[in-house]
Amino acid sequence: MRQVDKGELIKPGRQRQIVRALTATFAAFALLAGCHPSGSPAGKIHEPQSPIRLVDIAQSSGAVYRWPEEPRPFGIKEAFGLGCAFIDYDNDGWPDIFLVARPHPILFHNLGNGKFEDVTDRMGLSKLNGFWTGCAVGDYDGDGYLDLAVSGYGAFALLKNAGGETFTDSTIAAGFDPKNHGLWGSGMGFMDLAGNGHLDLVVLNYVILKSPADDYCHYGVDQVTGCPPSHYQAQYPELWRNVGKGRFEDATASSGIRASAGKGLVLAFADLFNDGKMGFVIGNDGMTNNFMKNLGGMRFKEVGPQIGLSTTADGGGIATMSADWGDYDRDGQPDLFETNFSQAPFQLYHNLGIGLFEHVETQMGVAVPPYLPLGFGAKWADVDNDGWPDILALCGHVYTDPKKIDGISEFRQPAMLLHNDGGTKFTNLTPDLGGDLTRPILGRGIAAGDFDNDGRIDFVVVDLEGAMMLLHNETPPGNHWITLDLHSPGSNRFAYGAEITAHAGKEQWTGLVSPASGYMSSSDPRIHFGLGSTTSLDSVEIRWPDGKKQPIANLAADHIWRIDEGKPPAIAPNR
Ligand SMILES: [Ca+2]
Ligand SMILES: [Ca+2]
Ligand SMILES: [Ca+2]
Ligand SMILES: [Ca+2]
Repeated sequence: MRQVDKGELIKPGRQRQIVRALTATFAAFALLAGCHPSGSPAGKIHEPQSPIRLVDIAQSSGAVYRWPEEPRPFGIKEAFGLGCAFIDYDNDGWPDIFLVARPHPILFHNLGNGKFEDVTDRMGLSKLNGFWTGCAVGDYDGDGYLDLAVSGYGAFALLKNAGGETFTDSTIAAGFDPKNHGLWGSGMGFMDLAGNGHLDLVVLNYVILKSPADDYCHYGVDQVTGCPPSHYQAQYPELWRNVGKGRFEDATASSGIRASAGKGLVLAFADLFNDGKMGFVIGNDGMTNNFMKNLGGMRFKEVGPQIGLSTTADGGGIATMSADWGDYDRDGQPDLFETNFSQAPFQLYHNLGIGLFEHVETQMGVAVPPYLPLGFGAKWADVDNDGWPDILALCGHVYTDPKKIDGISEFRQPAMLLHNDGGTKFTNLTPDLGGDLTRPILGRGIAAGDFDNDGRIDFVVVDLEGAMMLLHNETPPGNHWITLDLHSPGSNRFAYGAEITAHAGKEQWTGLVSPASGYMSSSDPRIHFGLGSTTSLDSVEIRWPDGKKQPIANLAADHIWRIDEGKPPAIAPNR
């Protein structure tokens, strides 16, 4: 969330060697593989068009909440911000909205008619007081209802969803510390990392504030605001093993994840080595990033530098306020997008499919100098259903009056809708689109999901010091789409970690059930593909979390399909 300190934790000489070695390796493999692995449809060029319409309907929908103005000076704690989530807590098929807020979170029930109702009190959330920051969603006890974890500054809560009727504070009963050992919790995610059917929990922690005054730094003669991350000592992630019966054990020490650089903000899971074991990228603040490879047996190895995922192209650290996987070129391999500090490039890592990544942010147009936006939460989503996943990146500064510090940056900034032009480049459509996207906000958390089940992905947006935005996707519905709602037997009822590959002719789409993403946020766990002109998928193969594979033939577009493991798909109700 702060300026990148390129020297931090990176030995520049060593880093340049790694970059040179990887560049040489990439060049060799690019020659062998012809740059793009075979089957890539990246040759099709789609001219950027702007039929996209994202309209903020929060006010008329009844999902009305305004985060209050933070005290000034705007220190690092005040600027840190908050996450949000789509969570269908009552299993009625309509995604509900959870907002991290202080002193307590907010929950809106989706009534299914475009309206929302505030159920914070009814669901027992108004008594949950703390300096909350982020959230994660997952059914940790396997009762078929999605539960919540909420992180905070010296605070943590595990909220058991009791049959969709109330949330019960199960923090202590599950083995957690409600004060998070005094640590500053940030991004989190549920995933079955041990491969035993139970969802484990990764909790990132940020930095140590030694005293309240440590919240602020002085810039020039009159600017007092938050400090760069290099000012602070790092805190480190925790890994909690789900041992069943609603209990967790701290597996941090034995897991190897303390090899993280620390100052973690966000994480996103991926099965990069095609072995069915979920690893995860950790986005840190102004540091190198990490990829924790899952070795099995709840042990992890940091392999970020070896696979080319830890630094900028020139070996620098990244202020990684968001990290999200999406297969932008549809070659079957997940690629990684990361936001960054202002005057530092957003990052796009292309997955070469051989356990290596290459930087493509410059040639793909996601990092256009002078890199003015300060990026926060970002999500891949095929906003126009043309088949190609786009990026919505929120922006907003962390200094009270940044122009007085850097001479150019604004405090509130518009979001960037980076349209994927056929896998060949990205175009920021926000200036063309106008409307609510151009409203300058203090962007922080973001969640993507189809709240009205019309096949077009919508977004919940956190505007720190502003009103929640519910960006309703009103793009003309000419393109086709498909949504897959996966369910497994056993404890991992929402099939976290299931991998999907779909084909229609020579085209392919891939997805992973893993809602933890954005900035300390959680998205709709259902898999959504824009299909362009495709009206039916020839085949869908699901690799379920237990490793079983299920092929499905001839799935019609423009439906939400519920698929229970081992059973034929059925059209979901509620649309
Ligand atoms: Ca619901
Ligand atoms: Ca790819
Ligand atoms: Ca698209
Ligand atoms: Ca929608």
